[in-house]
Parts: sequence; structure tokens; C-alpha cells
Amino acid sequence: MAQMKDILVPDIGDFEGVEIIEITVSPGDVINVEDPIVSLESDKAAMEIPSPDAGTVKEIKVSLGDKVSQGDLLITIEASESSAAEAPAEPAPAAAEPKAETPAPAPEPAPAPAAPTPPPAKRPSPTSSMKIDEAGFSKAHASPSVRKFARELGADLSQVTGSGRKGRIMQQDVKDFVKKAMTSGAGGGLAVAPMPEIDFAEFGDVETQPLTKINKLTGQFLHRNWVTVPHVTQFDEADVTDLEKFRKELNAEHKDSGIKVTILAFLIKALVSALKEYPRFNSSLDSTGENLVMKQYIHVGVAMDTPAGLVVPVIRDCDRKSLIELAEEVVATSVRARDKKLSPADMQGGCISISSLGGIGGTKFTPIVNAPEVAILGVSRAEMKPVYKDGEFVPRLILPLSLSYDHRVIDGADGARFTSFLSKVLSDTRRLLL
Ligand code: CAO
Repeated sequence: MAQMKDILVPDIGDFEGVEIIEITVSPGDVINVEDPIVSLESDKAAMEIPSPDAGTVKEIKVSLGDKVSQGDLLITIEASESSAAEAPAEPAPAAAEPKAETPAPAPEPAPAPAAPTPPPAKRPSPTSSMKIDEAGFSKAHASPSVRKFARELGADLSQVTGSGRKGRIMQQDVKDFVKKAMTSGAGGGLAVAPMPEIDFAEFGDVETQPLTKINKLTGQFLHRNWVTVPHVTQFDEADVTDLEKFRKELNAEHKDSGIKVTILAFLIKALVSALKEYPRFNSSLDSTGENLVMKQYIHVGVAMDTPAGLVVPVIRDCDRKSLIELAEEVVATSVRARDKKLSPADMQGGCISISSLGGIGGTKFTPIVNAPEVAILGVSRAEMKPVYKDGEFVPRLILPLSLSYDHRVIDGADGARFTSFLSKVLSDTRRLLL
């Protein structure tokens, strides 16, 4: 015969007056042994109270926000005959929702309250590139602790299939979902095979050299930017014959002062004009990825090759500096870079970067965007080339440009417009005055 049973708060350790933050059953629900009935949260721990009996819920004796302690009445049920009435229920720690067949361990202090938690600041996670459907997430049938766990892993609960009662999503379901996303590459997860450990000495003599601190830091940033920014590289050329003539004249004029103007100062000037013409290139995505932060200043990062590795110091307020001032600052900054005198602040706040390999060689390359900037201009070695002009081939000095940009922010058409503009400005330096 059916028997009415009171379900009380079991032994929850040293916790007293713990708040009810979720009631997961309603009158009429048929529940099994170990099905969660309420979630409690103290300032130290979050836990779910599972039912010690199977049966039909008759009455809910508590409300959200009530504070309860061991022995307080939670619900009454009409126990089913097969109910394992003798099995005493203990609360399950929220961070590890047990399956029905697993006895629940006593609560452990959790490192942080389980709920309610605002979406945490974006941080890398296995599914960090997965877009969360916020409406679906909030409607998902899951406890606060499971929601928090899903948030931490960047898992979209609206896509997770629940294996609990009435499709309730359990922590294991979230784990399984994330595992699947990582191995299938779904949701932007990167399913890459681990690099095998190889003993290179098996194939010949080797010497191990530790990476410098700069190598390691730069490597981390480049790797992050390479995998998180969808890159496109637009190639173009600029006829810098006249610019080069002008540059030599300038250098001759400034011979006594020791100032040397390289093509880099002209490139910075050209970028200033291009950023004013195409302000979207002078923006960054904000941390939500839903807004563009448009910058009203023009600071340009310049990649510099130093014995300790690559650094990208920032030349500030380039729109307020003359060509000569920019040339002087680039030289002074590169000396500081080589002497390891740059501070972290010197490398922050850039709007766009230039990577100039023209002094070394090469025809084209694909630079990696220095995120959160959205574009980087790569410059290769200028070469004399025959150009068909007014019915004949004439020798002109041609500068190769390689502009990489973040395709989430910049469309292909704008990429081509930007390099065409740069090409025009560099081919006719008078335009730098406009
Ligand atoms: N085409 C032809 N010649 C070029 C040129 C180009 N695009 N760019 C520079 N040159 C010439 C210069 O005019 C100079 O010649 P002269 O001595 O005859 O006048 C010579 O090459 C050396 O220039 P430089 O490289 O020392 O000076 P710069 O102002 O052009 O560049 C700096 C300064 C700091 C950017 C550079 O020294 C440097 O470090 N470059 C490497 C950047 C890098 O590592 N990028 C890769 C980053 S990963 O994407």
C-alpha cells in the first residue's frame, strides 16, 4: 500500500541555515531514488539534495530563498512500493552531480558560489569559440551548478542532451558534450593530434637551445592570434620611385644632423592617411565580440628584429608627428629594443602594425595580425621592375605590400580598397599632405 513520507534535509555537515536556490520538483512529479529535489547554496558550498525514496511528490513544504538545516521538512511524497526507503540520502556536492546508482559523497566546500553567476569574463576553453545561445541556455533544464560548470567550459547548454529525469542536464552530460566538441572539431574546437615526442639525436648530433623569454611570449601571442583570428592577406604593390628620390634628397639635406629617413617613416605616414580614410581598420572587437571599439587616436606598432627575438613597440600619436619626427623615433625605439630597454607599456595601445622585412629581402609574406588590432601591413623589398607606361616599358621601383586583416571586422573589398589607397599614397607622396 502507498505510504506518505516526509523528505527531510539530510546530514549536510557543518552547514546551518543554508539557502534554497532551486526547487527541482513539483507536486505530481514521479521521482526516483537519488533524483535531485532541491539545490542549496551557502557561502562556501553548493549542493543538491537527492531524494532517498521513489514515489510521487505530494506537497512542497519550502520556498525559494528559505534557509534550511538538517532535519527540516522539504517535501512529502507518496512512496512507491519499490521505493528503497531505507537508503539514507546524502546531499551531493554540486560540482559533481552523481548518477543515480552512485552513492553521493558528503558536501565539500566549493571554491565559489554556484549560482547565480554572471557569464564569466571570456577565457580560453575547449569550446571558447562556440557561440552560446543565451535564450536557449537560460531555458535549459539544469541546476545552477551545472550551468556554472557549462559557463566555465563555454558549453552551450541549449545544445546538450540531458540524461537526467525529464531530460535534466547533468554535469556528466556537459562533460560528454565538451569531449565530443573537442574531438569532432564541432563548434570551432580544434581537434589536433598531439605532437609526437621525438628523440632527434637518433638521427644525428643535436644541441638544445632554450627559447628566450621574448621568444616564448611572442610565440604564445602569435599562436593565439593565428588560431583565433580568421586571416586574409591582400597583396599589392606601390610605385615608390618618386618617394625614393625624395627620401634620398631628404637624407642629403639632413646629412649633418645624422637623421636618416628610411621608407618606414613614409609607410607610417601612409598608414595614418589610410586609417583616416578607412576608420574600420583603426578598431578592435570588444571582449563580447559584438561591438567594434573605434579609436580616435593613431598609434602604430613596428615589428623589430632584435637578438633576443621579435618585439613590436608602439609609436604613439603618429598623426601628430612629422616625417622627420617619426624617422627619429623609429631609430631611437629600435636602439632601445636592441638594448632590451623597452617596457611592457611601450608595446601596448597599437592600432595597426607594420612588419617591414624590406631591408632583408623577400617578395611577399603573410604577417600575423597583432590582435586585438585588426590589420598588419607587411612590407617586402622594393625592386626595380619594368612597368608599361605611355606605350613603353620604363624602370620603376616597386614596393610589395602584404596586408593581413581580421576577416570578422574587415571585408575583402575593404582590404583591397585599403591597399589600393596605400599604393596610391606611396606612389604620389603629395597625397600624404591631404
Ligand atoms: N625595400 C628596399 N630597401 C629597403 C626597404 C624596402 N622595403 N626597407 C628598408 N630598406 C633599406 C633601407 O633603406 C636601408 O638601406 P640603406 O642603409 O641603404 O639606406 C636598409 O634597407 C636597412 O633598413 P633597416 O631595416 O635597417 O631600416 P628600416 O627603417 O627599414 O627598418 C626596422 C627598421 C627596425 C623595422 C628593421 O630594422 C627591422 O627590425 N625589421 C625586421 C622586422 C621583422 O622582424 N618583421 C617580422 C615580424 S613577424 O611578422
